[in-house]
Amino acid sequence: MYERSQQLFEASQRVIPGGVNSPVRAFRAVGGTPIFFREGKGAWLVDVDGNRYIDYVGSWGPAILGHAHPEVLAEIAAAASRGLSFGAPTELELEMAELITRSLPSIEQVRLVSSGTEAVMSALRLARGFTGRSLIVKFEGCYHGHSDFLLVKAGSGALTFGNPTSAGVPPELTSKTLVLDYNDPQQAEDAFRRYGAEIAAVVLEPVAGNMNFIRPSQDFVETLRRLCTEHGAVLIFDEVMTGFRVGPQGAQGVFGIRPDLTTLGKVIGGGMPVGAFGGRRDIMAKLAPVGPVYQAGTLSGNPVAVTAGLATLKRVLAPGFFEALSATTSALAEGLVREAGQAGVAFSAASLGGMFGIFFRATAPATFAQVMESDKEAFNRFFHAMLRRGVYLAPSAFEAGFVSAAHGTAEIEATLAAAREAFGESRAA
Ligand code: KE4
Repeated sequence: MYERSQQLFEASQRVIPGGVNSPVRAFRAVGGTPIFFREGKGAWLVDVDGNRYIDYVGSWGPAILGHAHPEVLAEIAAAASRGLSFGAPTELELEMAELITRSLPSIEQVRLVSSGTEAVMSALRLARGFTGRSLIVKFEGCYHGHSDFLLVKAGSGALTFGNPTSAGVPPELTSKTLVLDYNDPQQAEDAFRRYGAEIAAVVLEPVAGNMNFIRPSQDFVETLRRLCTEHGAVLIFDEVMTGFRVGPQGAQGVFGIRPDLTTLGKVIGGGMPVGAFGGRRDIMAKLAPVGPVYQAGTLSGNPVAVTAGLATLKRVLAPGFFEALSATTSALAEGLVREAGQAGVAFSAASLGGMFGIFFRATAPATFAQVMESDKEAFNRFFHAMLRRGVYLAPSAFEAGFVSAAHGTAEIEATLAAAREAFGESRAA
């Protein structure tokens, strides 16, 4: 069934660390051989052995229209025929900046980059430059790309500074990063009471999608907004995953919070490398070449990648797009809960817009600790049972899932039919 993937994986491991170009793709969380894909079309992927799958990873968020959208491909081809990159301004970048600032009122000015990591790294440098302070607050379970000072786990106790989660990161680089608990407003209050004058920025995923799927409480996000305002810290919404994914104005539109800076990625490139950071004009004015905070990039605003992003966003922002996408995602989540109930499996699900989480625990978690109580082994058995039945879920119990506009009733019904059997196989032997 997976012979060609196995051959390619063996060969890849000889020349690429772990055989992959990003660790989560290696299937180490779920076991087995990663699937090598040949092509995607709409909601479907085809692997190198010819097996077809309904895709709920969507390249970890970008493929919101479905794969290989014909009109998007045509626009990309036309852009490519005019040259791939000039390292100079283009009208396309202006069009993208105007679309982003029009769609997200909190973003008065925006800078394009080539990845989410780059967007968050740059936004935090800018926040430190703007405030003249050093401390960064992040939340356990949130992932913001692989910048050194963000690869950090909570210190030994609450309100203690972070320790590196990765080799190669000197402790002094995480010594200015404070790791708090997501959805704990009181802890945030305590941190500001103790360090308020030194905190440059608070950065969070305004819907957490890297510890599976956790919505913030309204109290949590409102508390962070108030504390940052009171203490002159920069509130950064990392919307790399949620931007144009959970709604037309991202999570900031859902929760009615105006962050000072926002980072974006994934959907705004439609599958090609585009990231962005932006926000208050007085903060962005500190950015080179206008201000003293340096940031740069050879392929920032690349015209072909920006074309892919514009072609995607134009369709994502069309009237009714998110109503339809949310309805499909809810039908999937509710259907899975129904099937698990009939199979007598402890299971829960949550969703927002085109993003969802599934949990092998009776109730949907609201904290990192509760996510960690999920039955990871049951998920792994369910993952492979679904894979064998042609459904490709995120290969980790701690990742969110994604639905595209190309997922229709047929795909949802086929997924639920596969789940009906797969839940039975999710039980320990
Ligand atoms: P990239 O550098 O991977 O474009 O973006 C980093 C990033 C920043 N912020 C958030 C909220 C993110 O979710 C991400 C990247 N998300 C992961 C999915 N868990 C990308 C998949 C991967 O690492 O291969």
